[in-house]
Amino acid sequence: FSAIEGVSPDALREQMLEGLPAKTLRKRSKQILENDPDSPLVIGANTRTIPGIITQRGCTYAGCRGVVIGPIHDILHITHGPVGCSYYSWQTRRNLARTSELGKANFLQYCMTTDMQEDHIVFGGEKRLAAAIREAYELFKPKAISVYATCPVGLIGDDIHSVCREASKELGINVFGFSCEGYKGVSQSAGHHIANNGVFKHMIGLDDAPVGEDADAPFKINILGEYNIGGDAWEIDTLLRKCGVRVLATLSGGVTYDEITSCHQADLNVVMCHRSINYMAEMMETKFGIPWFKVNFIGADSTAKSLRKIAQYFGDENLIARTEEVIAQEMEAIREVRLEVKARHQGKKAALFVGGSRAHHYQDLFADIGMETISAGYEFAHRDDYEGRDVLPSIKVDADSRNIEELHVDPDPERFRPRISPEAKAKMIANGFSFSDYQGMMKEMKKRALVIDDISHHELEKLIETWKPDIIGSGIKDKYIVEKMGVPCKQLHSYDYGGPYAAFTGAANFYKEVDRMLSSKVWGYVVPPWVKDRKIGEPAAVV
Ligand code: CFM
Ligand code: HCA
Repeated sequence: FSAIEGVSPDALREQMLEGLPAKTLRKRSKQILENDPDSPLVIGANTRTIPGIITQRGCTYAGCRGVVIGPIHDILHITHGPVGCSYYSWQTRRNLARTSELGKANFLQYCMTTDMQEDHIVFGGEKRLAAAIREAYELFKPKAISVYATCPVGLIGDDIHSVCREASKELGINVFGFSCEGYKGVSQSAGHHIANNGVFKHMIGLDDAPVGEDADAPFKINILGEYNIGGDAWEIDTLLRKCGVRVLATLSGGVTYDEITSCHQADLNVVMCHRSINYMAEMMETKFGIPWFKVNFIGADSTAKSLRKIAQYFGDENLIARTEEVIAQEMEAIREVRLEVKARHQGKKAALFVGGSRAHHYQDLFADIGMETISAGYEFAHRDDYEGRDVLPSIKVDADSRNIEELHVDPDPERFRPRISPEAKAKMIANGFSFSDYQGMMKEMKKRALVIDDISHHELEKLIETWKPDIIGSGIKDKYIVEKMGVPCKQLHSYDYGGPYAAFTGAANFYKEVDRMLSSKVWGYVVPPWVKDRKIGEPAAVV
């Protein structure tokens, strides 16, 4: 394992933890682990960040409004709170949407807020919210309006749900609210859960009318946990269409209200980002009988694997054959660029610290070009995302769920239709098909790699100084700190200004981007803080 020839993972871990007060040390020790893929250690995940440590995490409001529901582009999203909450969740995530057909709305470029002031905090903001909903409706005439509570709203006790119910009666459209106050969880993860519950309650299953031209398509699926960052969902959709699979709805990337209200008519749900939407997959299975499994369209090899799995699930010979043809064509189309980039960068080292699934998914994309991930971690994922689904029964307290009501879901007597009979399912499983092979990150990472949950700036600095990764995948909160240390940093949240990176076409984009970043000479001119004897502008001896 190339990185650790100099300093062992254990020694690096010690360096990261050195100097911490006893209590902090105990806690951080559980979040920095030397990996053993064969028997992953128990990781301290989904716990509160210790105040004073610089984290990359976001809040519950961000997870709900920003991540899961915000991308639905033809409903109005109104943030009830101070203007900053709305402003900072405005378009920064690069979840794209287009309105190609006449009459279909895209409101994503608008930033809507009640702009609460001090007197609303003192006297209550419900009237202001009601007025805002009315005003927004008059201006845009949307199909639905979604309202989000921010921290002060929860603290003063505005009842956004009754305001929404009243507005719904008055305006005759679907208006619903989310109690996603920022402080509710330990990270944005709590917001995902709240969002899943609300989308399920207020949107899923509302519309039983046949789904347009796709009604008679033989293989209808939804993609859950794909948010169309940089256009990823479009690449996946195009690819699946080539194979003969129709996507009814992508929750929630480039998706409309109508697609969501009718997506319970699908034959299968496939899950990209398990962390943000596993709740929805489970609830749809219970209520409607739609099975689900995990896929990953990040990386060419992973994409091929996911396509094969979908085809295998349906078991149709033509679909299987067409899928193989598509894979062969797409692989061939990117073969040259993949080999070229691989030849230049094979053996180089990546470190990835992102959200709740990409730190895992993007390892496959780097692996396509022969690069190894020496260290990785999520910001806010839970233990199952690290250790695999089989740890779920041993997780006793879910820090995020303490304040979140679990939705009680039963099979819908009218509409529950098991897409696959228990016997057929058992047979598939006996034949090696897995519905629950969600391995988590650790089982798929190299032995002795360092797994670091909710990494701090201090730990990241130690990692760079000691193991010298060639590239880091991370977010805006540390990108420029990393680059000032002479290491290129690719934002794996927003993709900087790039993307798409999903599917085969996206993978080729990513290979080129990594090639461009790694081949630049500029990094050698940066003097990192721990190098004392070199002047700015003077190239390093070894670049
Ligand atoms: Fe899922 Fe996401 Fe992620 Fe996520 Fe996010 Fe995101 Fe992310 Mo930023 S839903 S967990 S809460 S894949 S916004 S599109 S990039 S942290 S790794
Ligand atoms: C969020 C959104 C975010 C932030 C990205 C970043 C995103 O956490 O609320 O830190 O660079 O993907 O936009 O994850």
